[in-house]
Amino acid sequence: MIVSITSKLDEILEKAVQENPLSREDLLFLLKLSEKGDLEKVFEVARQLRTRYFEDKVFIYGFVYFSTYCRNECAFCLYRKSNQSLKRYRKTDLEIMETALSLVESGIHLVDLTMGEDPLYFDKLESGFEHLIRTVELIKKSTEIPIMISAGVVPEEVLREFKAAGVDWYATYQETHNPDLYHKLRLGQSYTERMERKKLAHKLGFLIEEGLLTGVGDTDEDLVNSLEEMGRLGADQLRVMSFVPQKDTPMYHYTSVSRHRELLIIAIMRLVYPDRLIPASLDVDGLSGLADRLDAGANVVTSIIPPHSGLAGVSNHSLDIEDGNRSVNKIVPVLARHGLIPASRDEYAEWVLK
Ligand code: SAM
Ligand code: MD0
Ligand code: SF4
Repeated sequence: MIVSITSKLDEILEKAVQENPLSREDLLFLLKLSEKGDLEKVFEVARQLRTRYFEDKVFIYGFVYFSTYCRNECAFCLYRKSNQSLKRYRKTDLEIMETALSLVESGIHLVDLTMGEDPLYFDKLESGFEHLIRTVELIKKSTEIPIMISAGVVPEEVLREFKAAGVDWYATYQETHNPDLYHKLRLGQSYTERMERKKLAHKLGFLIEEGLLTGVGDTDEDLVNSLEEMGRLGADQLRVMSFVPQKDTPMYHYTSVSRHRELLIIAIMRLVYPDRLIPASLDVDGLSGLADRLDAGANVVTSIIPPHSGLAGVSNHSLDIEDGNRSVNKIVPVLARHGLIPASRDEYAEWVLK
């Protein structure tokens, strides 16, 4: 029995090395692996494929969560509208600008401007996004840094204005491609609208990132469907994050699953889409979780947050921020221990423009 699992695994990994398509059955087989030795084999091939496309270069993203107000009620999220126990903040244009500049100086390759679906932006009759668009323009003009917008399902017109202002990436994570599960997670939000907005963004020339949450009741079948859907979307960056339970939210007592699942999914994403960007987020387990995610085949470190700016993370709102652990200086030695180095800004810019 052990021999046949091993040979089946070797056969699948050989297909991946040859970049031949993996079948649904192959993917379901991989998702069921749990033995340490088997996982190690998968991670090793994931790293081999990462090296084929990215050598030893890793991209690093700065994260500016500039408004924690939100009109939505996602069951998994600390920032859901009805969470009254939270002290929220909204940064000014100047603060956004200053934070972005300090991140650029620290050596990141991209600034990710993120917010909840803040009513101040979304519910105004005239575009409440106007200031933000001007700020983005200024950041772009003064630094030429690639910019990602993660502001939820923004109106089509705003999307076009972001493009004109120089935004490179649009990120909205579906979390799952099982519509029933989606509606339990993103309460009261349209599955189709979220999906269609990112397709439109892609058409308008944005790079797009698609993302999954795991540990939220997702089955192996759901994950395989998501992998296929990500392929159809042609997403440029693919992520998976483990669900982190948040106090005072409906999913606080939801049984969590082992981190192995996230690592395995990162590796499988690499096997299926070897040339895509796949993040290791510092937001889930902080600096101490970085090595495992790099070992699983990730090639982007996300959620660098400058200390002392009063900024929060998402799945871990304060972990590793004020002590400066989510900084470029702290991650470079971890990269080095794994034979990796930060790419140059030019190398990242080249990837973005390809
Ligand atoms: N508000 C925008 C949106 O929802 O698209 C952008 C920011 S939102 C906070 C970014 C992502 O964080 C979500 O799509 C979800 O994948 C992730 N996230 C939120 N709460 C989380 C949690 N408790 N554990 C893990 N990931 C979480
Ligand atoms: C991250 N906390 O990269 C951020 C966030 C949104 N585009 C990204 C989830 O982990
Ligand atoms: Fe709002 Fe985004 Fe959190 Fe949902 S995930 S509640 S849209 S901040």
